[in-house]
Amino acid sequence: MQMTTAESQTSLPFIELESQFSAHNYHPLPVVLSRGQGVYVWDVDGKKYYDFLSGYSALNQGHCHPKIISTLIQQAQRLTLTSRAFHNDQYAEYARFITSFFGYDKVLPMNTGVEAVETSIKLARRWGYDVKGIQENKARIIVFENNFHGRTSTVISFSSDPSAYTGFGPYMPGFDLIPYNDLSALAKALQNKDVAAVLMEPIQGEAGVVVPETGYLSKAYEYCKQANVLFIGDEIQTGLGRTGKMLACDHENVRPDILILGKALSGGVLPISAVLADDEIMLTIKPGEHGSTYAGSPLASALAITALTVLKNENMTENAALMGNYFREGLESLKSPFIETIRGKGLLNAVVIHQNHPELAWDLCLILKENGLLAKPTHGNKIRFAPPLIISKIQMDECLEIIEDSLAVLK
Ligand code: IF1
Repeated sequence: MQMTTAESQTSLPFIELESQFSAHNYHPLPVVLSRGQGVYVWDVDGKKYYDFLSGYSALNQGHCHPKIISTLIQQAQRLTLTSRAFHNDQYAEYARFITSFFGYDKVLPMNTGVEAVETSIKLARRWGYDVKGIQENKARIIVFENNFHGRTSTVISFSSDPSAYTGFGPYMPGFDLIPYNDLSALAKALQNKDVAAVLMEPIQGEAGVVVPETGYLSKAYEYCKQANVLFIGDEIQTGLGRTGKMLACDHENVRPDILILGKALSGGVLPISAVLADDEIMLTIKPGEHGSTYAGSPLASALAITALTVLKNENMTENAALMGNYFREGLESLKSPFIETIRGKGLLNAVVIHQNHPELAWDLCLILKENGLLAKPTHGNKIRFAPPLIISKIQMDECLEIIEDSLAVLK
């Protein structure tokens, strides 16, 4: 199969228009999509693909899930937004539903993932001052090298990736960056009595699906408890079934003091995020001290209830565990000279392309595209493989065949 990078004649006008009128803050694969259903998407030429990015884990339930779309249409024709200046008949039920679903006293709704991360930072600081007794403006939050928690000015202030923070200073103070998956570094950082919280991804997604050693999460949580420090679990990408458990923290029975959710909370329909915590933490924020126009809207509330319900009722988490193991075993059996490492949990997986061929990750993604599978490199030489959690064994077999055929072209 001749590897072609040229876009089709139909796609080109869309790509050129985007280049002319859109900010150049992404470098997309040269494909223009126009329809999605389940694990499939179609481009403007009608070519069908497997979606192995799933909107960066926002589409765990698959594209345009019928029950989610039906809720969208029904609620959209009744009431979409009241703001939290008034009550509405969907939000209270959503708040009850999601707090019972995850086992927390309260929820603070937001929209994008990074807004929920920012909310957790404000909550942790406020708890640090009002409950732990840290001196005003002295609260520290421990974060980890190669973290990704979003792209606001505060959040990039504690990124270790120069491409995330260069040229965006001055930076927000109050964060201590330490190595991930290193308990002695964490124990040392926790000696500072001004630490209010630890903010952690249970698996580092953007870093290329870095899974910490078994026991790290539970030990890290234990250290936080001993130091009277909050454990904030950023499950925006790893949560909602993606890693084969409802939450990645469930693999080690860790219950974050503050749980952050996003992405698939709406099944890929619109931005919905949430921060969950118990009263001691959540009630430190008083009326008028935090919020957002669309947060907790009737539309978002109805959508999130359906998105969580289908996730559970259709056993997507269990399928992610099964299909994830099947996928990694299938990749291992290819014994490709180009694949250095295969890593992941559930259906959050990545392959590391050999260091001396880092440019091949992009080339491989172009060949995969030609062969009907969409994936994208993360951080140069790693390719993330994360299909919707509804993928079947027959579909997975076809995808493994596409990957095998595409690797063969690389030779
Ligand atoms: C992009 C990455 C993934 C996240 C975690 C917070 C957020 C994200 C663990 C912020 C968002 C998205 C952002 C998207 C690409 C994608 C991504 F490559 F950027 F890092 F998935 F790995 N915490 N991740 O993964 O949530 O504000 O975006 O809703 O920025 O290109 P958001």
